[in-house]
Amino acid sequence: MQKQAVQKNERVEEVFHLFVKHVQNFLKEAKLNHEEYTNFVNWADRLGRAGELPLYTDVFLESHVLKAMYTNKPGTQPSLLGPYFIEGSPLLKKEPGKPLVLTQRHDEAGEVLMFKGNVSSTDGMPLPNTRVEMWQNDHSGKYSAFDADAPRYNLRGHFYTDENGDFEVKTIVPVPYSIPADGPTGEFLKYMDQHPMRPAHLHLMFEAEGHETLITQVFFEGDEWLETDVADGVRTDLVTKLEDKSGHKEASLNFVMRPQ
Ligand code: MBD
Ligand code: FE
Repeated sequence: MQKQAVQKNERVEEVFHLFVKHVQNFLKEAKLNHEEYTNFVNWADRLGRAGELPLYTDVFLESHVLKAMYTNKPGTQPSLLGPYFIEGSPLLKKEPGKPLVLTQRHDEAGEVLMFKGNVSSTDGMPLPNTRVEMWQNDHSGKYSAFDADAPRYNLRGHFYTDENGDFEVKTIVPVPYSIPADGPTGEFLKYMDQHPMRPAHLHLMFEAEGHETLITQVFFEGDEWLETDVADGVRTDLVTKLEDKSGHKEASLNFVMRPQ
């Protein structure tokens, strides 16, 4: 084996020391006994083996990371990236006279949703040519690439805002979603007497020159899970109306990005 110069990473050291300090305080306060400790180790092992570590951490920890990032800052509030983002979604093509259509099966089930918005900077200027990535679940509550039935990029895609920072995309209305509840994450939820539901949501990621990437979600007024989202992803700015049009639904939200 080749010898490598080990470089000390000060940030890793800082974070690790903080982590140990707080875990020690936690153990002291919780007075964990050895059986409880062993139960925890076994549960954490099952969590990892079931591939649920990203799920568990996104549901129970990511929200706190975000709050530390945006509290008291201007612009649209970020929300969870979640465990179901994948790279490489298709570019949605603009055909003259037709709306952009989020990648979908020819017989995609669900109500048609026209979703539109505007992207601007905190100074009020619109942000044309902003890359918008969008992904969501289907009418049965499943995310493609994590569900054997759907093509890999089903209900995933990206596109760019127009010269006024506007966009409009045709998709289907997402549905409330139960996180997997039959594995170690579900075991934890049962102990906590917490339901596994998330309100219906669209996932969006915005990338514009000179601006912080905005990763967020959009929710709909009246959803029964808004107040008790298991992943604590709902933010006041992010809830919009699902309006009834003849034959389809319409929703819109404007997004404000922070300069870097
Ligand atoms: C989801 O769909 C999601 O968005 C998050 C954050 C966690 C679990 C499932
Ligand atoms: Fe999601």
